[in-house]
Amino acid sequence: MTDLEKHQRMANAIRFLAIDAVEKAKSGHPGLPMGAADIATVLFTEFLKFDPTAPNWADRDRFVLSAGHGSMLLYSLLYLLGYEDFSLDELKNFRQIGARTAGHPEYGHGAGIETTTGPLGQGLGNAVGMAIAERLQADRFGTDIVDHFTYVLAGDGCLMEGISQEALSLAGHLKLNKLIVIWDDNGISIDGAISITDSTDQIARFAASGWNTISIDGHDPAAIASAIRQAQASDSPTLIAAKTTIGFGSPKKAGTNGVHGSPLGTDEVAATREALNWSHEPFDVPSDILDAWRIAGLRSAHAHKDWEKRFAEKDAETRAEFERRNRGDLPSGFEAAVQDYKKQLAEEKPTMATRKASEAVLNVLNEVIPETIGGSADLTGSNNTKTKQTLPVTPDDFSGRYIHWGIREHGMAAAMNGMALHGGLIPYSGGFLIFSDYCRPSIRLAALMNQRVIHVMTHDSIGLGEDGPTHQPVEHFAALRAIPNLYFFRPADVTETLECWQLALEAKETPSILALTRQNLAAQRTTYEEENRCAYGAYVLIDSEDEAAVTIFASGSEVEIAAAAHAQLAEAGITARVVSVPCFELFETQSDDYKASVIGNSPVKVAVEAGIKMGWERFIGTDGIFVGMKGFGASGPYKALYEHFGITPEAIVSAARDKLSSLDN
Ligand SMILES: Cc1ncc(C[n+]2csc(CCOP(=O)(O)OP(=O)(O)O)c2C)c(N)n1
Repeated sequence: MTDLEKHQRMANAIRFLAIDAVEKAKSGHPGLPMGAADIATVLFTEFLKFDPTAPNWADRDRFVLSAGHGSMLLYSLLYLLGYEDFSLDELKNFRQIGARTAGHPEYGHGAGIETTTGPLGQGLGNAVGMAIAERLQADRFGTDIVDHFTYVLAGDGCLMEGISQEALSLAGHLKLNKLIVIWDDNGISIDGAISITDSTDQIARFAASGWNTISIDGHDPAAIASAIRQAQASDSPTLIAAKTTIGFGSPKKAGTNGVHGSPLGTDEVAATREALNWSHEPFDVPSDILDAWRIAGLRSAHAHKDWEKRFAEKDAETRAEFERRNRGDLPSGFEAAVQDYKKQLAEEKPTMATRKASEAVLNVLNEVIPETIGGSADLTGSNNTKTKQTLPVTPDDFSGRYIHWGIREHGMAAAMNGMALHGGLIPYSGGFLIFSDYCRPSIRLAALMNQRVIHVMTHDSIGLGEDGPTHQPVEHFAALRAIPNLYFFRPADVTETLECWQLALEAKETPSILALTRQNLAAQRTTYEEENRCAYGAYVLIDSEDEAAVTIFASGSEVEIAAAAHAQLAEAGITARVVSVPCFELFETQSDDYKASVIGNSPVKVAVEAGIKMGWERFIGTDGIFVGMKGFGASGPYKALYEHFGITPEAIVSAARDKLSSLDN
């Protein structure tokens, strides 16, 4: 067998595993694995640095299948290369409940999957973050132990999505030369030829953002190898535009949208076997080809051993620190720093906007957690995310800890997921809460992937004032609370801000959003308590000695309003209590007894929040009073806006009194 024949048979093994798995599942996408099999074979057998026996080796190259619908390409590779989690049975169970081989690659389902992909373009965004993380870690720990490439296989869809522009322009700007994107340029998507929807010169687009670009025939192994070699030597990120035929090998369907996302069908499978000279039964890979793949799986074993040796030569402190950060554990000084600062705040009782409070907290915590990487989407002065410890990261200097993401919220959130997935870093961002809509798809994926990324989102309500309704979140609290496994925090004062930061940093498997105010807020928590009260999600901030007639639930800036209403009710001889609700998601994890005790039995329950009502029924029931927003905000000074929309202590008191007297009658 010539080298070329061997290559073709190895690539055909991928093709037929994908064809057969899709056929068995009666659903899936055979076209991409069939078209990209040559690229994958060259990349994984000649270039990619990985060790199937240690899939999480910190210095492995990362491979991101951004075109996640082609998942069988990845699963086939992982099986062929000998990854334990991807047995033949897993492939036979493609797309079935409980299988590691979900419809799209799901991070955490099996070692070897670097990120969850499927929403097109996200993988490319993640890969930019992984490549940033590599540069940051190399700067901190040395290129002798951090020196790897990030490879992406992207389709036309990934490049057509808007996120691709944010991702590629950032990568070009930061000169992420160890990022190599291979574009599966097959000219086909679901509706037909790409030409019916797009006429972009992709090469020119990447080149315009400072990328090295190479065009090749994606079925020519020598050309693929030579392009990857060139890319590895480049001083800028590389796009390899690889012309391929979707569904390569299928006599009737190759080159058409008919092979993108449906099984080939019995007759066409048989015809493809014939055409590619593959006479083996479904899922049967002949032993010489499987052996060749398994040998390829061992290719980096030496590199891994050598790496272990170099790592062992590092001093004990460096080794321990590298391992701690990669495990995601916080440093030992963290808890003490939180408590010391909490004591100080209880003494000082400062009035400040929670965005300023967050800055003050970060000044303390960034000192003790060297792995935090801050940033902002061009709103540094508004988000207050930059502290004295965080110097900017620049294209030529990755020793910094602050990323000026530019006006690229979506790209930022996707890259932060990639940084978290890479390991060793805790990324936090800055942006306006209103633009959570611009990064929501990536935030959802962070939640799905159990990644600790932290988004500081300021200007969290009508309280931002004059910028008006385009900038005032109204439905966003509800929309973000709706995402499972996402902590949406809305702290009420500086102490709650500290506690929410603590919770966000400690949540190794949950992303967080801190919704913070532009306007000043008085301290609500005025005595030192070691316990993190925000950890309960909701807690009684102001209790009553007697049975309370009124309970007021509030979050963030409206806690102050609730407290003022409480004082007015007390003056009128009405017993009331105030519950602060910094995080719905955490409240739901408490015991039933605790939840019942916080909700209580007051005949009148009021919720106050400068957003829509959705979700507050959980606290006030269907007949409770809601003081908040019913539609979009308005432009004006913030105090006038609160009056205008009737979110005031007086409105709370009046509604509560009306309700009490209606109950008396
Ligand atoms: C954000 C997003 N929009 C839409 C889809 C649905 N979708 C899946 S694959 C695909 C077409 C992708 O075309 P291409 O990248 O060329 O893949 P190929 O046809 O080559 O497999 C679409 C629209 C998706 N997965 N993600």
